[in-house]
Order: sequence, then C-alpha cells, then structure tokens
Amino acid sequence: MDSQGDARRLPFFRSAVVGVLAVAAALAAGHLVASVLNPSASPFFAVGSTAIDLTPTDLKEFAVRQFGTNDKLVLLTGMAVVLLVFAVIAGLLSRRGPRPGMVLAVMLGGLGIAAVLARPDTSFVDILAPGASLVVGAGVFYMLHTRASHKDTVDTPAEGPSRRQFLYTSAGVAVGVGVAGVGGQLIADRVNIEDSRTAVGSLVAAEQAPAIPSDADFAQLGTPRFLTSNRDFYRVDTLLNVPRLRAEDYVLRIHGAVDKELTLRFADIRRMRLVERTITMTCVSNEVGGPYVSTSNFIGVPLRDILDQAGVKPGAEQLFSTSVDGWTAGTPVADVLDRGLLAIGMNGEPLPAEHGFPARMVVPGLYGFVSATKWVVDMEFNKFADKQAYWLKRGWGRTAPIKTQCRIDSPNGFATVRPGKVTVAGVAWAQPRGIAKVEVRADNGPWTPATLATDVNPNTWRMWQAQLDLAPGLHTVECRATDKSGYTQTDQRVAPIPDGATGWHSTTFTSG
Ligand SMILES: Nc1nc2c(c(=O)[nH]1)N[C@H]1C(S)=C(S)[C@@H](COP(=O)(O)O)O[C@H]1N2
Ligand SMILES: [Mo]
Repeated sequence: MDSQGDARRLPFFRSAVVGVLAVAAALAAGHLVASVLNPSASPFFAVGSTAIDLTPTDLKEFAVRQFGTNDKLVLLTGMAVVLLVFAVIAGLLSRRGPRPGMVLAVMLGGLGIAAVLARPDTSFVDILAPGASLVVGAGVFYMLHTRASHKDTVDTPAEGPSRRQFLYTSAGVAVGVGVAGVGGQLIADRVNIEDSRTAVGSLVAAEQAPAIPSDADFAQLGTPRFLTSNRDFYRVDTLLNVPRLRAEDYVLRIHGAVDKELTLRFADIRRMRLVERTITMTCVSNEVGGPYVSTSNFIGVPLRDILDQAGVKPGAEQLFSTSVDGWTAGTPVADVLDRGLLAIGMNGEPLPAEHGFPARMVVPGLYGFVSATKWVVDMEFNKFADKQAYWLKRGWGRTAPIKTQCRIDSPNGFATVRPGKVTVAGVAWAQPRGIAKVEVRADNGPWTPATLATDVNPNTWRMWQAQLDLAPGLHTVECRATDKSGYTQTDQRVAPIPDGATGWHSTTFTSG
C-alpha cells in the first residue's frame, strides 16, 4: 500500500510529538538556566514582554479593554497556542529528514536571544538562557527524530523495539521537561518577595491619615468601599512577571539636574519621617464608567523631603523615573514637589509585589502612566526634550492631569429594579481638585443634584447617591460631576488615548 516515499516518511503523529517535545525541552532548558541567572531572561517571558512593548498602542488598548487584568494571561495562552502549532508544523515539515525542524528550532532560539537582548532588565550573560533553549531544542529535535526514524519493518513491526525505544526516549524527554520546568521555578522562587515583605513588617506612619468617616461611602447602596483593599486595588502595568526586587537589595539613585546626587537604600527610606496619605489613583486607560480607579492609604516619604536633600536645580522640568524592569515615566517637577510621594506601603502593609514593592511613586492628580512608577530605582531630573517616557513614545500624552469623572455603580446595567423611588449610587473623582457636585438625570429629563458622601480630601474620590422617581419601563440614567474649580464635565465622548476619556457615564435598566 505504501509507496517507497511514504515508507521513508515519519508517521504523522510521531513527527508531531518530536516537534512538540523539542519545543517543550527548549523552553524548560531556557527557564532553568534563567532561574539561576535572571528570571526575566526566561525566553517565554522575554518574548512575551518584548511582544507587549512592540504591540501597537491600539491593540494594547483593545487588549486592556477586552480582557482587563487578564490581558497577560490571554497573551501567554495565545503564545503557548502559537508555539504548539509551530512545534507541530516543525515536526510535520520534517517527516523526510530532521533539517527543516532543526532550522526552525534555531530560528526560534534566535528569537529568544533577540528578545532577551531587547529587555532592559537583562544583561549580556543572560543570553545563556535562550542560548540553552536553542541548543537543547535543536539537540532534542535531532535525537528524537533519529529515534523515531528507525523504521518499523516486517521484523520490527509497529509494536516492536524501535517504537518502544522512541516511546521511552519521548517519555524521558517529557520527564526532563517537567523536572527542569519545576526546578527552574523553585530556584527562581528563592528570591522570595513575600519573605522580604514580612521582614519589613507592618508600617505605621509618624503622621497618620485622618480616619475615614463611616459615612464616606454608600457601600450599602452599591458603591465601592471608600478604601480599596490591597487585593482589590486595580493593577495596570506592562509586565508578565512581577519583578523580584527585595527590600534588602533595593537602591534608588537620584541624579541629573540636582546639586547633589543621592543613593538611597530601603533602610534609608524607612528611617525617614513616614507620612500616610489617602489617595485615589486612576489609570488613563479607564473608559467612561470603567474600573481602573482605587483608593488606598499610601505610606511613604514626601518626595519634597528627599529632593530637598538633593537640591533640584531651577531649570529641571521633568522627573524622569525608571523602574527596575526599564519602564519609564516623565512627571512635571512642580507636581512632584507639591504632592509627590515615594510610597513604601499601602493600608499599613508594605506594598504588595504587584503594586511596586519595595518602593513606588504616587502623585495624586496625575494619571498613573505619567506619575506612578512602580519598583522605581532611578530618578533623573532633566528637561522634557531630553528623554521621552515609555507611553509618550507610543502616542500617549506628555501631560496627563486626571479629568473630572463620575461613574454609576448601581443599578447595574440591564438590571431590573422595583418601580417608584429608585436609588442611583456611584462615585466621582477629580483629583486634586475634589468633587463639589454630582447630578443625575433619567431619560434626558431635568438634572437632579445627588447627595454627596462626606468629603475625605481633594485627592480622593467621593461617593454619591440620588433618588429618582421612575415609572415602570426601560430607563437610561446619566451622571455628571462638577469639581471644586467649578468645572462641569463635558458630555463630549473622547477615547482614553492620548490623555484620558471624557463623557458622561450612563446606565440602562428596567424598573418594573
Ligand atoms: N514599572 C511600572 N510602573 C507603572 C506601570 C508599568 O507598566 N510599569 N504602569 C503605570 C500605570 S499606567 C498605572 S495606571 C499605575 C497603576 O498602578 P497599580 O497597578 O498599582 O494600580 O502604575 C503605573 N506604574
Ligand atoms: Mo495607567
């Protein structure tokens, strides 16, 4: 039945297994070597991180909108699927001989090396990790291919020794992949951030924030609680794996247009006079009505206290800050000196790893992308023309003060509520101006002022609620906020890019 040519070809399934196991071995080897050198050099993550940096801004926006905080999981899963398909294709292309698969394995290894070299938080020796991937990937491919190619003849039928040998070798490779992968993870975890956080212990500021009044939110009516728990605080960053930066290894360098360069270790910062400030942070990517806004009691040192020691020169316009992973932000010096905080804690605890442990910047009143550098290790003072920050290079704004906004949290869109008096509740923010008024209206009717919750401070959000008398049927309710400068938010809808969305939030629901 088989022609001569087919007889020399590897069976379909076997060739696919060869490809998949070789790629798995390559990834595991790279992961293991990276775990010793630098976890960021793990080829899978390096390729993913580089992909994020190279992704067009529109697509990134789309991903954040569609998948929210799951955007990273979606990317990694997508990459895994692409790799799997790639591995199967490499195997199938190599049914007549190992060369096509070897070429593809080397190309994949080359991609890993390029990605690791492109990372800002890797050094040259780190290419040993993707290098190991390349060698192991090509080597395993060749070995398995050779094993798989031992022909089953009439003397050695399909269930015969050659098939068994291939099975054993494949199983051996699979076990090796598991051991290297898990081992690599264990080694990488030796740099344990939770231990470091525990060692820092709970943080009590010399100057504590005033207690939050119990009537500062309308949580019973559906608004968020005034203080967001550390676990629920929104998270936005470009990272796949959170940096493993321990407090004991932390160094912050302050330089550029200053009279005196400073180098601060975590212990130096902790010894300074700590203050606690209740601040609402907002992400520029937040759509009208979106979830990327949260409030915390941040603990840290006013940046002014630190910068007075360095002496910022009068010509400095921009604080250009860099995180340990190479992400950058450019913040106007005036805002930094006025209200900037070098934060080390949230709600009494050290910063959670994903929110910037050991130290980050927080400047109330500015969107996070121009002010809130997490894992900040470098602060350079210069002019805006000198250096462009990460998102500025990708089409977002240079200055990004937070826009006056409000959001309806209850009723939920498409909910059904009891007719008659309907309670509408939500949150408004306009840091650092503060909220003076929120109004709501149903079905383009007259605006009704909402009842505002107790004001905490102008750098935080403010909850509101209102009662509307609604006949049975479908209703659309809108809200608009007025800040303490007297500005009422525009109904003009604009997209988040380049410097924040505008427009009134609305929600449609049924009463009856
Ligand atoms: N190192 C680093 N810091 C960063 C970012 C980032 O991608 N990398 N994202 C910024 C953005 S866009 C926002 S909105 C805030 C979010 O901070 P959070 O994740 O603690 O809420 O962090 C800022 N700091
Ligand atoms: Mo953001």
